[in-house]
Amino acid sequence: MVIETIGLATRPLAGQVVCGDSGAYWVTDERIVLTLADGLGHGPEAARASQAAVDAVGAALHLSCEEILARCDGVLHTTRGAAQVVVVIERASGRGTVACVGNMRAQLVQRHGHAWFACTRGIVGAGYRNLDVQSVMLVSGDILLLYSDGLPEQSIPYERCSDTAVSAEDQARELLDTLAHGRDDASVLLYRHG
Ligand SMILES: [Mn+2]
Repeated sequence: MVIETIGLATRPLAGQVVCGDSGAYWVTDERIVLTLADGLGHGPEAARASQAAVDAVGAALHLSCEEILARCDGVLHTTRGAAQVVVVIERASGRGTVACVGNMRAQLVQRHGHAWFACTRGIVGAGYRNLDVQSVMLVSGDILLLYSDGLPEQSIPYERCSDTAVSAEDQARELLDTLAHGRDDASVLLYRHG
């Protein structure tokens, strides 16, 4: 069920062996946590930063969105840093909180509209101020789409990512393959709220 509703796809910049973008998701009894991180630059050092960001989230799943990002900021100070988005969804209520630092795209895609989540200026690992933590009440069918700047910023039509005959994993891969501009590492994380 989880595999069907959450999908992650990443692709390194051409010529690179490792991808500087990393993402992951976790499902606990109470919550679903999503994160996507874009390590500054490319290559192994970028991958090390973004993977450290993902690992830090995994070790802090019980905390608030804001606290999770603060943990990441602390851990990443020994790396070159990253842009990162963290989403925490309370499964019982459908309440989601979203916090994004740096250049990362987070979009709510609904049957009848779109909303962008704001990104706070800064670098995870080098600090940020006035973190903008945003809330959303998710209803069945809503989609959260997180992607790095390896894809151009654009509103993705609901029909493009809501076909439940296609797994979220395949859908994330399709979006990445068709939209990544090829001049940077690229990543897409797609979540369908059931
Ligand atoms: Mn990038």
